[in-house]
Amino acid sequence: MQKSDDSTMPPRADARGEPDESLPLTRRNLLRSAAAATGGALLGSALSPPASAAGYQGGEGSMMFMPGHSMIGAHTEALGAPADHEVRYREFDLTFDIVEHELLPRVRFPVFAFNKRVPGPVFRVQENDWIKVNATNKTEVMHTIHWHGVDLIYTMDGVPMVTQDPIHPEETFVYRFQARPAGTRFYHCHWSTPLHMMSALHGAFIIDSPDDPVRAQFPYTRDYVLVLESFDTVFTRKQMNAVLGGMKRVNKLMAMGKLDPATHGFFRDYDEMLAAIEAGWRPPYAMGNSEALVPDPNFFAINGKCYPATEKIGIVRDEFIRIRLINGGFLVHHMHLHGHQFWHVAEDGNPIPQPLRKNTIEVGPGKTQDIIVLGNNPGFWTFHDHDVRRVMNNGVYPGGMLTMLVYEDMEDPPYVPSIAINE
Ligand SMILES: [Cu+2]
Repeated sequence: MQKSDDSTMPPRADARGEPDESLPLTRRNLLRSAAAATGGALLGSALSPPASAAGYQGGEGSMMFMPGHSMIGAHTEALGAPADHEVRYREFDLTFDIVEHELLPRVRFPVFAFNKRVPGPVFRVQENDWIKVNATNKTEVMHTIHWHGVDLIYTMDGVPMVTQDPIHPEETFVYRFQARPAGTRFYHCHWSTPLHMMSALHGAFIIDSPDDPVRAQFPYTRDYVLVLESFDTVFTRKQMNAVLGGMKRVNKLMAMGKLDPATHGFFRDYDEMLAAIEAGWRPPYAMGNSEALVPDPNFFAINGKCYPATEKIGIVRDEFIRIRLINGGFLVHHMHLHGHQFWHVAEDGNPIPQPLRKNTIEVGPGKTQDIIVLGNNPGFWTFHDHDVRRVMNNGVYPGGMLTMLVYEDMEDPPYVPSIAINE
């Protein structure tokens, strides 16, 4: 599990740039940055022509030349966020890569991944830290990063063509924002979301606070992050190939000067899209005009691994542990812990004033749920999605979204678990 003994654990080694703790944020810096964040004419500064657009010879009135918005040459600097000298940023590097990921022995498939890992690295920051993320695209397709549940300036929200231009191959987009509010949050790619988020551009973004009411009520000593994932390995392999092939076609059209809004499905607004359809453009979702597949996951994972490859959750007698569940997929999971009534202490990252006792918790798409477990029943206890279809590997039970709570201080257990594949 991705865990730490203390919630102030710094970002993982691959997230660069440990902050200089001797230079804390000052109130003056915060005020200055707040002024910068709210004082600028955001839209005005956004409306400069895309730098690389001039190189392309589109038709008269081509939407590819619409000022300020481009799929052929992105803005890579944060618009409207404080500059480097205005606040003290904690700086991190993220890359978009393509890797072969192993879910289980003998199950590998190609995925997009942050920093070549599935899921992406865990961020651990303090509330109100200023965060700077250099997001570098090392793939042939476009991406963005959305910071899910973080209340940031809208130009950092990572929705392509809504808040920013997509990050192009070989480009680095610099995200700058303040980490708030505290809680279990996450990040994921927002370009071509079904494929990119599912395979597997998502990760945990944990914002700690010294005033955390959960810690005050339950003095937990270990903190586990479990990213729940569903993968359709067939869909992903086919779609990745289709997407990469599609990019080659687009590059060729660009080189030939034949790229226009219709070939790209790229319009300034809905009326222009309707006009293109009137003029004969056939949208790709129209019946008989699509090679797209609807994903139907066949593997279900916790932190990139399916049972029995999942990591176990350790606990000792009388210990409180915190488990942060993050749904990085698009299914609803019902996580059930055997032998314990845990406390449901936060939903969507926000503390629940009067925690509820449960043994099964629903984690829908886009949701995060925090639970506290007290080590009061020594043994080996299964923790899994209670939807039986999600505790299978390619239809074979047991597998998938299943792990185990293990008491580490049992000296002579009367029964020790083994592994049975294909019960
Ligand atoms: Cu992406």
